[in-house]
Amino acid sequence: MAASPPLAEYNLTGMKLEKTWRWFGKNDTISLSQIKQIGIEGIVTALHHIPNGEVWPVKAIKKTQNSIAKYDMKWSVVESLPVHECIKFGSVERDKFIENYKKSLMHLGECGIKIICYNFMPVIDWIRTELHYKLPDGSETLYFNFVDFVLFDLCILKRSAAKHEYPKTIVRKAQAKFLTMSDNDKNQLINTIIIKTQGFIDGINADNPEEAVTIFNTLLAKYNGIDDSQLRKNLKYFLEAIMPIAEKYDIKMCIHPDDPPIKVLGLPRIVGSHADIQWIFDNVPSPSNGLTFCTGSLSAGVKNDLKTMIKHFASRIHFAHLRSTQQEKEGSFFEAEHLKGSVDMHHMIKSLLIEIERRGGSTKIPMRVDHGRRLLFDFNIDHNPGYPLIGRMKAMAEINGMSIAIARSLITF
Ligand code: DNO
Repeated sequence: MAASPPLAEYNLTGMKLEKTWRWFGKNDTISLSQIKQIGIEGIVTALHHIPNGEVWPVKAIKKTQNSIAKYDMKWSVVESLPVHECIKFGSVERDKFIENYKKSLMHLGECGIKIICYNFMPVIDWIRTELHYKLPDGSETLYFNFVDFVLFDLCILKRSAAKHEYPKTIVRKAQAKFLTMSDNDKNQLINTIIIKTQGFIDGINADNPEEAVTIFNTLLAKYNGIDDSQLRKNLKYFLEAIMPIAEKYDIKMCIHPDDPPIKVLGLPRIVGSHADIQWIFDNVPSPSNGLTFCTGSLSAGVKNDLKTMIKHFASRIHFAHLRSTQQEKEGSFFEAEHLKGSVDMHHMIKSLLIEIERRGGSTKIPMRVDHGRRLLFDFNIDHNPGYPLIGRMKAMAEINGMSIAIARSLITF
């Protein structure tokens, strides 16, 4: 029998995920030159300095693109091109913001940036109640404690309907815990939920916790009377308006799932389950209508079957966020190590590689490790919640190694 030809380590006949990294621009404490050393190919970023709703000019896009190119990397994915709240709750001003959105898309398309991650979560992007949850090994991770979250809704925001929207046992625990909390504990919770987790995306500017709560309640009030069905109509309206531009430039709009994918704060939420996502593709079938497959967000929905979802939606996936979660009792969860927790990462990576091969191998799916634990020197450097250097670098090494091993085992010698 003839010996198999030697296979160069990276000769994976195109069966590769593109290694990308979320970078927050010039103010990021992690520089592009450091990111390059980690072996990253593509950058995931946004023009964070441009206020939500305004047009992204070509000049500003090119500036960021060039600064990335200097390090021999490319701007692979926009995360996020934020959708203005007026579009989400459907105010009279929405058409103006949709026009601006279309212009930004056109400009991005002209610059050759074709993968756009966005979300349609009203008021609040992602939710965590604790940013320094200690794991037994001394590292820290992000935590969503359901009792704390209900307490925030019920006793801090004082939303009257909240009492009836959560299980009675959790409501009782939340009320009891609230009585034991110091002002400092309460302020910390407000800071975490409203300011710190949102601040680096599209945050609320508030000088103190009371003001943050007032602004937040005003935003929540905009959704009075808007249910899931209305929010779906607003999403459809938005997508139908932007799809012609997206198609023209071969842009893939990749909606990000709700994080966590549960009902919160009495708000409508429409991107949490298989059926939710199916609705989006059934109602807007354009090939430019795509999905960010975020294994972390989706896995926090205990009913979600990620193996079925990744197979079923494979052709719509143009960007992947890889991370895992560990469920606890009563709806709480923490962000587990990337190869642990409830996500079968081997299965997720294998499914993505098979999809890349089905597309002919030339269109790689960009993947970034989503979040990372805080460990080692991460404790000495400031970073956005969930985005430390060492923790993410470790996760990227693990995922990349696993991905190469899977690809090699899939290649027939
Ligand atoms: C936080 C993230 C979110 C997410 C955006 C996508 O780390 O999961 O900021 O990237 O919602 O639009």
